[in-house]
Amino acid sequence: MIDARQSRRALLGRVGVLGGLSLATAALAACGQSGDNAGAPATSGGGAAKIGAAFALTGPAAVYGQAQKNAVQLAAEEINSAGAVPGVKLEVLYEDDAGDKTAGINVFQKFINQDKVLAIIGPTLSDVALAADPLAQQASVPVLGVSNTANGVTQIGNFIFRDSLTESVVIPNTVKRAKDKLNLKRVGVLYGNDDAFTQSGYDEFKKALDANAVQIASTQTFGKADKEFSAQLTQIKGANPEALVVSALIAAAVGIVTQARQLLGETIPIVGGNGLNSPALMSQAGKAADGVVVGAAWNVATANPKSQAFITAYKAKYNAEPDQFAAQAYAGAYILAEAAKRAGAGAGRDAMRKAMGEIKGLPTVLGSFSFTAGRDAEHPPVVQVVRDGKFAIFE
Ligand code: ALA
Repeated sequence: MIDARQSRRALLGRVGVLGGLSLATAALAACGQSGDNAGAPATSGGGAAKIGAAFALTGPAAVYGQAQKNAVQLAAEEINSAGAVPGVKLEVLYEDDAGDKTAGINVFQKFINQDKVLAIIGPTLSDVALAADPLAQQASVPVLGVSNTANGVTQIGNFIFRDSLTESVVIPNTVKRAKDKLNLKRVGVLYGNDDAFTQSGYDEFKKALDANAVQIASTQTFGKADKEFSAQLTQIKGANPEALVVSALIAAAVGIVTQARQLLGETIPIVGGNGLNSPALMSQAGKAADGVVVGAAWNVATANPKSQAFITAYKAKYNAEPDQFAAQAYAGAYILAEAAKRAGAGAGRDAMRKAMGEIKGLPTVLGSFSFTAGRDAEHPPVVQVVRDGKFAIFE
Protein backbone atom coordinates (compact mmCIF):
# COMPACT_ATOMS: atom_id res chain seq x y z
CA MET A 1 0.00 0.00 0.00
CA ILE A 2 2.80 2.36 0.90
CA ASP A 3 4.52 1.28 -2.33
CA ALA A 4 1.53 2.22 -4.47
CA ARG A 5 1.21 5.58 -2.70
CA GLN A 6 4.92 6.05 -3.07
CA SER A 7 4.92 5.63 -6.84
CA ARG A 8 1.83 7.83 -7.24
CA ARG A 9 3.51 10.55 -5.16
CA ALA A 10 6.77 10.14 -7.07
CA LEU A 11 4.83 10.78 -10.26
CA LEU A 12 2.96 13.73 -8.74
CA GLY A 13 6.24 15.14 -7.47
CA ARG A 14 7.76 15.12 -10.94
CA VAL A 15 4.58 16.53 -12.47
CA GLY A 16 4.71 19.23 -9.76
CA VAL A 17 8.08 20.42 -11.04
CA LEU A 18 6.87 20.40 -14.62
CA GLY A 19 3.64 22.06 -13.49
CA GLY A 20 5.76 24.90 -12.11
CA LEU A 21 7.48 25.30 -15.43
CA SER A 22 4.21 25.40 -17.33
CA LEU A 23 2.87 28.03 -14.91
CA ALA A 24 5.92 30.10 -15.77
CA THR A 25 5.45 29.47 -19.49
CA ALA A 26 1.85 30.69 -19.26
CA ALA A 27 2.98 33.77 -17.32
CA LEU A 28 5.60 34.51 -19.96
CA ALA A 29 3.05 34.24 -22.73
CA ALA A 30 0.67 36.52 -20.82
CA CYS A 31 3.10 39.32 -20.11
CA GLY A 32 5.24 39.12 -23.24
CA GLN A 33 7.86 41.46 -21.84
CA SER A 34 11.55 41.22 -22.49
CA GLY A 35 13.93 42.56 -19.89
CA ASP A 36 15.90 45.61 -20.84
CA ASN A 37 13.35 46.26 -23.60
CA ALA A 38 10.49 46.55 -21.10
CA GLY A 39 10.15 50.31 -20.75
CA ALA A 40 12.95 52.24 -19.06
CA PRO A 41 15.96 49.98 -18.62
CA ALA A 42 17.03 49.02 -15.09
CA THR A 43 20.46 50.37 -14.31
CA SER A 44 22.73 50.76 -11.32
CA GLY A 45 23.26 54.44 -12.06
CA GLY A 46 21.45 57.57 -10.91
CA GLY A 47 21.23 56.42 -7.29
CA ALA A 48 21.04 53.00 -5.75
CA ALA A 49 21.05 49.62 -7.49
CA LYS A 50 17.45 48.43 -7.23
CA ILE A 51 17.21 44.81 -6.04
CA GLY A 52 14.01 42.78 -5.70
CA ALA A 53 14.06 40.39 -2.72
CA ALA A 54 11.54 37.53 -3.03
CA PHE A 55 11.36 35.49 0.15
CA ALA A 56 8.80 33.23 1.88
CA LEU A 57 7.75 35.68 4.61
CA THR A 58 4.55 33.79 5.42
CA GLY A 59 3.59 30.10 5.21
CA PRO A 60 5.48 26.98 6.29
CA ALA A 61 8.87 28.19 4.95
CA ALA A 62 8.67 31.59 6.69
CA VAL A 63 11.27 30.62 9.29
CA TYR A 64 13.79 30.61 6.45
CA GLY A 65 12.38 33.67 4.68
CA GLN A 66 12.28 35.90 7.76
CA ALA A 67 15.94 35.12 8.55
CA GLN A 68 16.81 35.89 4.92
CA LYS A 69 15.00 39.22 4.97
CA ASN A 70 16.65 40.20 8.26
CA ALA A 71 20.08 39.37 6.85
CA VAL A 72 19.59 41.28 3.59
CA GLN A 73 18.29 44.30 5.53
CA LEU A 74 21.37 44.21 7.77
CA ALA A 75 23.75 43.92 4.80
CA ALA A 76 21.99 46.72 2.90
CA GLU A 77 22.23 49.02 5.94
CA GLU A 78 25.95 48.32 6.25
CA ILE A 79 26.50 48.89 2.55
CA ASN A 80 24.41 52.07 2.45
CA SER A 81 25.40 53.78 5.66
CA ALA A 82 28.90 52.50 6.33
CA GLY A 83 30.04 52.38 2.71
CA ALA A 84 30.96 48.69 3.11
CA VAL A 85 31.21 48.39 -0.69
CA PRO A 86 32.64 51.75 -1.83
CA GLY A 87 30.56 53.57 -4.42
CA VAL A 88 27.56 51.25 -4.14
CA LYS A 89 24.14 51.80 -2.60
CA LEU A 90 21.41 49.16 -2.60
CA GLU A 91 17.69 49.86 -2.71
CA VAL A 92 16.04 46.59 -1.75
CA LEU A 93 12.32 45.96 -2.35
CA TYR A 94 10.94 43.06 -0.31
CA GLU A 95 8.01 40.89 -1.42
CA ASP A 96 6.46 37.78 0.13
CA ASP A 97 6.30 34.75 -2.18
CA ALA A 98 4.76 32.67 0.65
CA GLY A 99 6.75 29.65 -0.60
CA ASP A 100 4.14 29.29 -3.33
CA LYS A 101 4.79 28.93 -7.07
CA THR A 102 1.98 31.19 -8.27
CA ALA A 103 2.77 33.88 -5.69
CA GLY A 104 6.44 33.63 -6.69
CA ILE A 105 5.61 34.16 -10.35
CA ASN A 106 3.51 37.22 -9.46
CA VAL A 107 6.33 38.69 -7.37
CA PHE A 108 8.84 38.12 -10.18
CA GLN A 109 6.51 39.77 -12.70
CA LYS A 110 6.18 42.80 -10.43
CA PHE A 111 9.94 43.09 -9.95
CA ILE A 112 10.68 42.64 -13.65
CA ASN A 113 7.97 44.77 -15.25
CA GLN A 114 6.76 47.26 -12.65
CA ASP A 115 9.76 47.92 -10.40
CA LYS A 116 12.30 47.30 -13.18
CA VAL A 117 14.85 45.92 -10.77
CA LEU A 118 18.49 45.43 -11.73
CA ALA A 119 18.55 41.96 -10.16
CA ILE A 120 16.47 39.64 -7.97
CA ILE A 121 17.62 37.90 -4.78
CA GLY A 122 15.65 34.75 -3.84
CA PRO A 123 13.19 33.07 -3.92
CA THR A 124 13.44 30.96 -0.75
CA LEU A 125 12.35 27.58 -2.11
CA SER A 126 13.73 25.65 -5.08
CA ASP A 127 10.15 24.71 -5.96
CA VAL A 128 9.35 28.41 -6.43
CA ALA A 129 12.67 29.10 -8.22
CA LEU A 130 11.93 26.40 -10.79
CA ALA A 131 8.57 28.09 -11.48
CA ALA A 132 9.60 31.78 -11.36
CA ASP A 133 13.25 31.94 -12.49
CA PRO A 134 12.35 31.15 -16.13
CA LEU A 135 10.54 34.54 -16.24
CA ALA A 136 13.69 36.35 -15.18
CA GLN A 137 15.80 34.36 -17.63
CA GLN A 138 13.37 35.24 -20.44
CA ALA A 139 13.45 38.91 -19.44
CA SER A 140 17.27 38.94 -19.03
CA VAL A 141 17.10 39.84 -15.32
CA PRO A 142 19.87 38.34 -13.15
CA VAL A 143 18.70 36.20 -10.21
CA LEU A 144 20.79 35.22 -7.19
CA GLY A 145 19.28 32.30 -5.28
CA VAL A 146 20.52 32.26 -1.68
CA SER A 147 18.85 29.08 -0.44
CA ASN A 148 17.85 27.03 -3.51
CA THR A 149 19.69 23.73 -3.24
CA ALA A 150 17.79 21.41 -5.60
CA ASN A 151 19.35 20.20 -8.82
CA GLY A 152 18.37 22.00 -12.02
CA VAL A 153 17.93 25.60 -10.81
CA THR A 154 20.94 27.26 -12.45
CA GLN A 155 20.42 25.13 -15.57
CA ILE A 156 17.40 27.37 -16.29
CA GLY A 157 19.83 29.75 -17.97
CA ASN A 158 22.78 32.12 -17.90
CA PHE A 159 21.00 34.80 -15.79
CA ILE A 160 20.41 32.38 -12.89
CA PHE A 161 23.06 32.18 -10.14
CA ARG A 162 23.07 30.92 -6.55
CA ASP A 163 25.36 31.25 -3.55
CA SER A 164 23.71 28.27 -1.80
CA LEU A 165 25.66 25.02 -2.01
CA THR A 166 23.56 22.35 -3.70
CA GLU A 167 22.45 19.11 -2.07
CA SER A 168 24.74 17.38 -4.58
CA VAL A 169 27.74 19.10 -2.94
CA VAL A 170 26.64 18.96 0.70
CA ILE A 171 25.11 15.48 1.00
CA PRO A 172 28.02 13.27 -0.14
CA ASN A 173 30.18 14.97 2.52
CA THR A 174 27.43 14.57 5.16
CA VAL A 175 26.91 10.88 4.41
CA LYS A 176 30.64 10.09 4.41
CA ARG A 177 31.20 11.85 7.75
CA ALA A 178 28.08 10.32 9.34
CA LYS A 179 29.03 6.86 8.14
CA ASP A 180 32.60 7.12 9.45
CA LYS A 181 31.68 8.62 12.79
CA LEU A 182 28.51 6.62 13.52
CA ASN A 183 29.67 3.44 11.76
CA LEU A 184 26.45 3.28 9.76
CA LYS A 185 25.67 0.13 7.79
CA ARG A 186 21.89 0.12 7.47
CA VAL A 187 19.48 3.10 7.38
CA GLY A 188 15.84 3.96 6.77
CA VAL A 189 15.08 6.90 4.47
CA LEU A 190 12.09 9.26 4.66
CA TYR A 191 11.62 12.05 2.11
CA GLY A 192 9.04 14.43 0.66
CA ASN A 193 8.34 13.54 -2.94
CA ASP A 194 6.18 16.51 -3.98
CA ASP A 195 8.84 19.21 -3.65
CA ALA A 196 11.86 19.78 -5.90
CA PHE A 197 14.31 20.28 -3.03
CA THR A 198 13.25 17.31 -0.88
CA GLN A 199 13.18 15.09 -3.99
CA SER A 200 16.69 16.26 -4.99
CA GLY A 201 17.89 15.69 -1.44
CA TYR A 202 16.59 12.13 -1.63
CA ASP A 203 18.28 11.51 -5.00
CA GLU A 204 21.60 12.72 -3.56
CA PHE A 205 21.22 10.74 -0.31
CA LYS A 206 20.50 7.58 -2.30
CA LYS A 207 23.58 8.07 -4.49
CA ALA A 208 25.83 8.85 -1.52
CA LEU A 209 24.51 5.96 0.61
CA ASP A 210 25.07 3.56 -2.30
CA ALA A 211 28.56 4.98 -2.91
CA ASN A 212 29.43 4.47 0.77
CA ALA A 213 27.95 0.94 0.82
CA VAL A 214 25.32 1.88 3.41
CA GLN A 215 22.28 -0.33 2.91
CA ILE A 216 18.86 1.36 2.61
CA ALA A 217 16.60 -0.97 4.57
CA SER A 218 13.37 0.97 3.87
CA THR A 219 12.40 4.03 1.81
CA GLN A 220 9.24 5.93 2.74
CA THR A 221 7.70 9.15 1.45
CA PHE A 222 5.41 11.95 2.60
CA GLY A 223 3.65 14.98 1.11
CA LYS A 224 4.03 18.71 1.86
CA ALA A 225 0.86 18.98 3.91
CA ASP A 226 1.50 15.87 6.05
CA LYS A 227 1.80 16.24 9.80
CA GLU A 228 1.54 12.59 10.78
CA PHE A 229 4.46 10.29 9.91
CA SER A 230 3.80 7.29 12.16
CA ALA A 231 2.80 4.91 9.32
CA GLN A 232 6.09 5.55 7.50
CA LEU A 233 8.17 5.49 10.70
CA THR A 234 6.54 2.20 11.74
CA GLN A 235 7.50 0.68 8.37
CA ILE A 236 11.05 1.95 8.86
CA LYS A 237 11.19 0.56 12.39
CA GLY A 238 10.16 -2.85 11.03
CA ALA A 239 13.24 -2.82 8.77
CA ASN A 240 15.48 -2.40 11.83
CA PRO A 241 17.77 0.43 10.67
CA GLU A 242 20.65 1.93 12.67
CA ALA A 243 19.78 5.48 11.64
CA LEU A 244 17.08 7.57 9.97
CA VAL A 245 17.93 9.73 6.93
CA VAL A 246 15.52 12.62 6.26
CA SER A 247 15.02 14.94 3.30
CA ALA A 248 12.41 17.48 4.39
CA LEU A 249 11.61 21.18 4.69
CA ILE A 250 11.45 22.53 8.22
CA ALA A 251 7.71 22.17 8.90
CA ALA A 252 7.74 18.43 8.16
CA ALA A 253 11.20 17.97 9.68
CA VAL A 254 9.98 19.11 13.11
CA GLY A 255 7.16 16.53 13.06
CA ILE A 256 9.42 13.76 11.71
CA VAL A 257 12.17 14.30 14.28
CA THR A 258 9.66 14.51 17.16
CA GLN A 259 7.75 11.39 16.08
CA ALA A 260 10.94 9.46 15.21
CA ARG A 261 12.20 9.88 18.76
CA GLN A 262 8.92 8.41 20.05
CA LEU A 263 8.75 5.51 17.56
CA LEU A 264 12.39 4.67 16.78
CA GLY A 265 14.01 5.54 20.12
CA GLU A 266 15.64 8.40 21.95
CA THR A 267 19.12 7.74 20.65
CA ILE A 268 18.73 6.63 17.04
CA PRO A 269 20.93 8.87 14.84
CA ILE A 270 18.97 11.14 12.50
CA VAL A 271 20.76 12.61 9.47
CA GLY A 272 19.17 15.43 7.47
CA GLY A 273 19.72 17.76 4.53
CA ASN A 274 19.60 21.53 4.13
CA GLY A 275 15.94 21.95 5.14
CA LEU A 276 16.82 21.15 8.77
CA ASN A 277 19.27 24.09 9.03
CA SER A 278 17.01 26.30 11.13
CA PRO A 279 16.91 27.04 14.87
CA ALA A 280 13.19 26.29 14.49
CA LEU A 281 14.22 22.63 14.60
CA MET A 282 15.38 23.07 18.20
CA SER A 283 12.78 25.62 19.28
CA GLN A 284 9.89 23.51 17.95
CA ALA A 285 11.15 19.91 18.40
CA GLY A 286 12.93 20.65 21.70
CA LYS A 287 15.01 17.82 23.18
CA ALA A 288 14.06 15.55 20.26
CA ALA A 289 16.40 17.58 18.04
CA ASP A 290 19.47 16.71 20.13
CA GLY A 291 21.93 14.62 18.13
CA VAL A 292 20.43 15.40 14.72
CA VAL A 293 23.22 15.61 12.11
CA VAL A 294 22.68 18.16 9.33
CA GLY A 295 24.70 18.93 6.20
CA ALA A 296 25.18 22.70 5.78
CA ALA A 297 27.02 25.51 4.07
CA TRP A 298 27.82 27.51 7.21
CA ASN A 299 28.11 27.11 10.96
CA VAL A 300 27.89 29.75 13.65
CA ALA A 301 31.21 28.59 15.20
CA THR A 302 33.27 29.21 12.06
CA ALA A 303 36.40 31.26 12.84
CA ASN A 304 36.08 33.46 9.71
CA PRO A 305 36.28 37.06 11.10
CA LYS A 306 33.64 38.28 8.61
CA SER A 307 31.33 35.62 9.93
CA GLN A 308 31.96 36.54 13.56
CA ALA A 309 31.34 40.24 12.80
CA PHE A 310 28.10 39.28 11.03
CA ILE A 311 26.93 37.22 14.02
CA THR A 312 27.63 40.13 16.39
CA ALA A 313 25.81 42.65 14.18
CA TYR A 314 22.84 40.31 13.57
CA LYS A 315 22.46 39.58 17.29
CA ALA A 316 22.66 43.29 18.12
CA LYS A 317 19.97 44.16 15.58
CA TYR A 318 17.58 41.22 15.97
CA ASN A 319 18.36 39.76 19.41
CA ALA A 320 18.64 36.32 17.78
CA GLU A 321 21.41 34.11 16.43
CA PRO A 322 21.67 34.00 12.65
CA ASP A 323 21.39 30.63 10.90
CA GLN A 324 22.79 29.28 7.64
CA PHE A 325 19.89 30.84 5.68
CA ALA A 326 20.69 34.26 7.12
CA ALA A 327 24.41 33.84 6.36
CA GLN A 328 23.76 32.91 2.74
CA ALA A 329 21.32 35.81 2.26
CA TYR A 330 23.76 38.26 3.87
CA ALA A 331 26.56 37.00 1.61
CA GLY A 332 24.14 37.31 -1.33
CA ALA A 333 23.54 41.01 -0.71
CA TYR A 334 27.31 41.59 -0.65
CA ILE A 335 27.79 39.54 -3.83
CA LEU A 336 25.18 41.71 -5.60
CA ALA A 337 26.80 44.89 -4.26
CA GLU A 338 30.21 43.72 -5.47
CA ALA A 339 28.76 42.94 -8.90
CA ALA A 340 27.10 46.38 -9.04
CA LYS A 341 30.45 47.97 -8.17
CA ARG A 342 32.25 45.99 -10.89
CA ALA A 343 29.52 46.69 -13.46
CA GLY A 344 29.83 50.41 -12.71
CA ALA A 345 27.38 53.29 -12.56
CA GLY A 346 24.75 53.19 -15.29
CA ALA A 347 25.25 49.49 -15.99
CA GLY A 348 22.22 47.48 -17.08
CA ARG A 349 21.06 43.97 -16.33
CA ASP A 350 23.37 42.28 -18.82
CA ALA A 351 26.44 44.08 -17.44
CA MET A 352 25.28 43.04 -13.96
CA ARG A 353 25.03 39.39 -15.10
CA LYS A 354 28.53 39.55 -16.56
CA ALA A 355 29.93 41.13 -13.38
CA MET A 356 28.30 38.45 -11.22
CA GLY A 357 29.93 35.76 -13.36
CA GLU A 358 33.36 37.34 -12.82
CA ILE A 359 33.24 37.19 -9.01
CA LYS A 360 36.11 35.02 -7.79
CA GLY A 361 37.56 34.62 -4.29
CA LEU A 362 35.31 37.30 -2.74
CA PRO A 363 35.75 37.33 1.07
CA THR A 364 32.28 36.64 2.52
CA VAL A 365 30.69 35.15 5.62
CA LEU A 366 30.63 31.86 3.69
CA GLY A 367 34.41 32.03 3.25
CA SER A 368 36.21 32.90 0.04
CA PHE A 369 33.38 32.87 -2.50
CA SER A 370 33.42 32.02 -6.23
CA PHE A 371 30.80 30.86 -8.71
CA THR A 372 31.43 27.68 -10.68
CA ALA A 373 31.26 27.81 -14.48
CA GLY A 374 27.63 26.69 -14.07
CA ARG A 375 26.86 29.69 -11.75
CA ASP A 376 26.59 27.52 -8.62
CA ALA A 377 28.35 28.21 -5.32
CA GLU A 378 31.89 27.05 -4.70
CA HIS A 379 33.15 26.81 -1.11
CA PRO A 380 33.62 23.91 1.34
CA PRO A 381 30.53 22.37 3.02
CA VAL A 382 30.27 21.66 6.74
CA VAL A 383 28.40 19.08 8.83
CA GLN A 384 26.52 20.25 11.93
CA VAL A 385 25.09 18.37 14.88
CA VAL A 386 22.53 19.65 17.39
CA ARG A 387 24.10 19.77 20.84
CA ASP A 388 22.35 21.33 23.83
CA GLY A 389 19.87 23.04 21.54
CA LYS A 390 22.51 24.61 19.24
CA PHE A 391 24.19 23.71 15.97
CA ALA A 392 27.77 22.60 16.67
CA ILE A 393 30.29 21.33 14.12
CA PHE A 394 30.08 17.54 13.77
CA GLU A 395 33.65 16.30 14.09
N1 ALA B 1 17.06 24.47 0.41
C1 ALA B 1 15.62 24.54 0.31
C2 ALA B 1 15.19 24.63 -1.12
O1 ALA B 1 16.02 24.64 -1.98
C3 ALA B 1 15.09 25.67 1.12
O2 ALA B 1 14.02 24.65 -1.39
